[in-house]
Amino acid sequence: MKKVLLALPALAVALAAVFASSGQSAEAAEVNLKLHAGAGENGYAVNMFLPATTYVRAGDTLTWDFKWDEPHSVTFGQPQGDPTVGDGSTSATYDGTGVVNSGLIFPEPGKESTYSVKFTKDGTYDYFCVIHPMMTGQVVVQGPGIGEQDTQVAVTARGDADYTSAIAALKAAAGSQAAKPVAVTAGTGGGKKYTLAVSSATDLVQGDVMQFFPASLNVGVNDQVEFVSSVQTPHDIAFPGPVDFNGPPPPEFANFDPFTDSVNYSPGVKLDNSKPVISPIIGVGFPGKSASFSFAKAGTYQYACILHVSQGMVGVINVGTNAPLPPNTGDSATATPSGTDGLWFVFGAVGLAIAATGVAFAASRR
Ligand SMILES: [Cu+2]
Repeated sequence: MKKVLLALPALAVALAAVFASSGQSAEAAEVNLKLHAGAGENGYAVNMFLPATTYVRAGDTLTWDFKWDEPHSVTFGQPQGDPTVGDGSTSATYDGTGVVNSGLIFPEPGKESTYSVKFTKDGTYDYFCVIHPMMTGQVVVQGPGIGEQDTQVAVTARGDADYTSAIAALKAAAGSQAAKPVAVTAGTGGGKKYTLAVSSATDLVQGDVMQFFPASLNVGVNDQVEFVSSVQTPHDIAFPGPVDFNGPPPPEFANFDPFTDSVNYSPGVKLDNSKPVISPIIGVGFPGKSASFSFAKAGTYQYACILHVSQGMVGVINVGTNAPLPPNTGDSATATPSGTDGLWFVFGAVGLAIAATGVAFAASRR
């Protein structure tokens, strides 16, 4: 008993030290932790908040960066009106009530796009991206002494780990698409019909495979190529023909909205590279799941998905004069035709319109 009593002063000193240090950390400078709203690499969009859950104290700030060429929002609460439009500011304060909405943010070349939210009240707050319904996150604002407060090192490590597993899942989905033989059946024009896959075989919670399978295909004159999508993410097939990639948009594109318009398209339309041809949006939940083309002339036909060209969603069809060129292996990774990067400049003007309309579609599909 005496021993215990003697020990108490030492314990008291130790406890005082603990309280002093925890008191100190509670009064420490408010932190501003950086995380990612989406990420990706050529051919793959990871549509996730990285990491999804973050632990902070009241007074702390989170800053999301938008680095990949797929627009996202950081949205708390349910926005009224057009959810793609924010209030134009790059920061906000959230106390758990009302709405904080960045609106859609597009990364701009050479500039870091970010959105910051300062949290003023304890609570657990869900947030989401307005055009990617499965892209959700949570911020846990907790008082001193309750749970762990995140550090930048911990946030970065969890975000990196989430990205690594997401990109692996997307690449596995792409790998299984690439491994499938191209379906070849009899075409209507006396030639063959090749069926190509657009993106992955099914929707993926981690994001989107922004590729055609195969991205490079050899066919013969009068053969047909049909593109089929089995995902909800909107895609289209655009053959620019003679359009000058770096010049001003031709008249066809002045008010072009890929969600409502097509250009020179009808199913099975004959291409000869003399004019641009753009299919309607295809995908699950859209009027059409496929788009088809035939080839009237030998040549090299580059194409892209207008919405995702900047993410590497491009392909090429080589049309031989007589018999098709040697058969394809279905290897998607080999084809990144040069020249299509510039397509973005042509369609850049409609980029915002595209995204805005995309939201309406995404919202209506929810
Ligand atoms: Cu696309």
